Amino acid sequence: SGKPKWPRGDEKAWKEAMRDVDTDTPSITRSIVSHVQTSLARQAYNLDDFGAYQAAALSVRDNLILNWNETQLGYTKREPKRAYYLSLEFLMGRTLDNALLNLGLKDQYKDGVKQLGFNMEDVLEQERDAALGNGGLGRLAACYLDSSASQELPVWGYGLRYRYGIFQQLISPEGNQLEAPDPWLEMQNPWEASHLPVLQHARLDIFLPPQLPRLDVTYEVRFYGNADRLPDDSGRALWHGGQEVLAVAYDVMIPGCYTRNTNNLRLWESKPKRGFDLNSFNAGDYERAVESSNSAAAITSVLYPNDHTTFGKELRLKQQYFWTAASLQDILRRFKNMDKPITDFPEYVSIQLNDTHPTLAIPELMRILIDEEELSWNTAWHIVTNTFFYTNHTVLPEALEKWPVPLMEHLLPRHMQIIYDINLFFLQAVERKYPGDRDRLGRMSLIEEGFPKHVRMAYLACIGSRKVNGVAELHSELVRTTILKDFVEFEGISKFGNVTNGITPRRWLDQCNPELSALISKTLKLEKSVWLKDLYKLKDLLPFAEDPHFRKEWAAIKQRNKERLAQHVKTFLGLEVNTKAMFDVQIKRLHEYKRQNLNIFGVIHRYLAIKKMTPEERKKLNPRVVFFAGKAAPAYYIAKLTIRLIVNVARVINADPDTKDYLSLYFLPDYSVSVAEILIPASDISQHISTAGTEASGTSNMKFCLNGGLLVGTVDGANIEIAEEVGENNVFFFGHLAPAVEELRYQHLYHPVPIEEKCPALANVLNQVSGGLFGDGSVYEPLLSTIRQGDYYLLSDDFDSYIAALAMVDEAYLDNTEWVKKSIRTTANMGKFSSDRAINEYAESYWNLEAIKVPTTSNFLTG
Ligand code: B1N
Repeated sequence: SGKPKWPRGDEKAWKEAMRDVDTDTPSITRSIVSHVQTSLARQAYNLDDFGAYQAAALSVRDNLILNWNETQLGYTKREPKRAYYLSLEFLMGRTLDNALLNLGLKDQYKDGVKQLGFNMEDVLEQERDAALGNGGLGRLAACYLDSSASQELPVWGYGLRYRYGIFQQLISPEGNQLEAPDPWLEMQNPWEASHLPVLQHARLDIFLPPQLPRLDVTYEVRFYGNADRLPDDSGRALWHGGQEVLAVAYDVMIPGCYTRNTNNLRLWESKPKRGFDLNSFNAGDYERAVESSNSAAAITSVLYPNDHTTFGKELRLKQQYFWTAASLQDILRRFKNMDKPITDFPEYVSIQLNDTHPTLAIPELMRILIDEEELSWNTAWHIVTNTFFYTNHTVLPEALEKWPVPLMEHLLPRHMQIIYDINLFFLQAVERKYPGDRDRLGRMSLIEEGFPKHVRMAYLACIGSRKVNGVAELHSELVRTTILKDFVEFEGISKFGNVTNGITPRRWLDQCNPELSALISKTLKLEKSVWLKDLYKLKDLLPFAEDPHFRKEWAAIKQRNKERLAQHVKTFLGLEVNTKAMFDVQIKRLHEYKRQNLNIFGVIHRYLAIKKMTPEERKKLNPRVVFFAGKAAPAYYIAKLTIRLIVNVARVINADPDTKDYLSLYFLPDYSVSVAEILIPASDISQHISTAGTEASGTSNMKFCLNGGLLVGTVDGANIEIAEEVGENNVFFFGHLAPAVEELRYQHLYHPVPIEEKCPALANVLNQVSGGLFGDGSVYEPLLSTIRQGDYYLLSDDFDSYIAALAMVDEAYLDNTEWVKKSIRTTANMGKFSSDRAINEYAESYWNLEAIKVPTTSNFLTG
């Protein structure tokens, strides 16, 4: 009788055999070699860089697993409130270097691999990026995971384990973007392991480093079928039939920086509930036999590569439901293990919705609480509206998700009923507050009238959440005054807040710019473990802007980072870059609102101006190298045409002997987190030039400034707050302000002025493109006409002040001393933009979450 004895067997034997994290070089070397010999089945004589990377990663993963287990055990015991970050995208990049930094084992592993005959930098280069995201929204999620773990907050991420991440971008000789699949799981990758014997999985992706397949953690998810309301007045319904799919968990360990806390990112993979259909197979109908199993596996096959657009595609909606349903089941199971009344759910669980993509979690939780837990509508709604928090990331109309009602009814019949019920009760309340205001009811309805009708996901996310926030001050204000204006009036302003985005200084300073990090530690006389976790400490660099010796070191590091970038361009493009020139960088998704067009037209303008100069005049110029990188959504024709123009302008001007010493241009293909880590530290100036009011925040602007690059930009997104922190004299602002935009667009529509009159300089540039200076001009007509007609993003309104701002940049750069001072002051004032600050704001003001420190030494037998 009584409880089973635990541990089984001899407790002393367990204790003696249990290992802790290895921190000395000899045990690290031993652990690497042991993985070479057993996990990889290789030996000293046949080990290449990739093998060394795999073995090192497996050895690091062993350490992460110990910390991860300790952390999860600690959280379970303490029963704290937990928060969950639901994001369809996590743009993680590489993992090994970050894990080593956070574990504090960088030097030891460097020594270890060196003893074995390898160079750590080459070993780190072997890792493929995990690119399960499009851009800023996905990278923000990754930074927030790093900060949650570093701040010892019990936060888990939930996402999808796409078999293919963002496509690989190739550039054809004509300058066209071509897309190739990104099979990131196809190479053996040690970040994924199993607690089950390896031979049970006949698959190669078993070695993906920080991932653990949890084949024991699975849930069923239903699609289609019928929802029958029960004949009583309980409000319940029975949802049955249709397709059932399995969700399998894969766990990615997220180590905190200089703490034992190691959080979890749980990614779901879809698979068929049963193998193929044996009946059809036996009847010889092989296609039919695998059909449903293929359609189940297809759900998590690929990341949608469109950012800022939705297409109403069934598979995308399936992804969204599959992921929210699996995540909620998992969250509920964990909550139920604590034996608390279900009404306490919001005391123990907060769920952050990363944009509207996971909004189905709202009707899904209603469905579970009503149909399965048998709660009343009001009790369920109370729980739901105290659990969810919604972050809006854009006010662009084309990005606001709307799902066709017929599609929803077909795929999720019960959820559509619930959405109609939510809408009914909501509109009744609106009607009580504003009797007879039919316009208002129409504007605020969750259902947009039309053929077909659509569900407005941002409105559903808003009314189903405790709080709504934007991602920078201006953006949050635009959310309150434009897209959710009626909701602010109805629900009160206190529900609508702001959390300005942040970036992790671990990856975006220490890892990508190790020399600058070392100089900062030396100068501040602080260990990096201190200032990397309290970024406001950078303020103490300010006085050193006056120190000529410090300035010299600062500038020399920037120079070496420029040479590192030049070396990269040489290796991958075979091109020579002038490292004496100013490096001017614009790297982000291609989009008309981000105005890469404005930049390339500015380059052409400069080229034409230099062409006209005498050799003497040219010698006085500030030479400039312009870099672009970024992907275009495969179906975004104008964005792809912009890439084509950039590539062809580069081809012409880089070959022009009159100008090439003063101006050159590079488009770096296949932009990624790892490419950003090389570009950002090398930039003197970077461009963030969206039409005012369109870029919600931007986060690369923060990365450049943290690395001492200056910013040229519009008065938009986080640019504004960066200027507030670093001083307006240290940024180069231009262009119309957000409040003017609506009026300008109105003028374009109703009182158009020909571009020749309005902005002759831009008209001249467009005419040169049309005229064939960069190859057949007719190719670019569709792009040029977006500006000649309509000019929705206001290039013709901002072009002159843009050119003036670039001229001020040139002038400032010629005064090297003053420039370096600006650079130092910029970095010194970037403390606010640490994602640690941002995640603490979510934890304190929204989730009411407390840190749980996992003890540094502990033992699962006694602890
Ligand atoms: O989110 C970033 C911001 O810094 C950027 O300014 C903002 O543009 C970006 C639909 C999006 N907004 N919306 C998206 C991505 C994928 C998709 O399918 C929309 N991305 C942003 C972080 O706050």
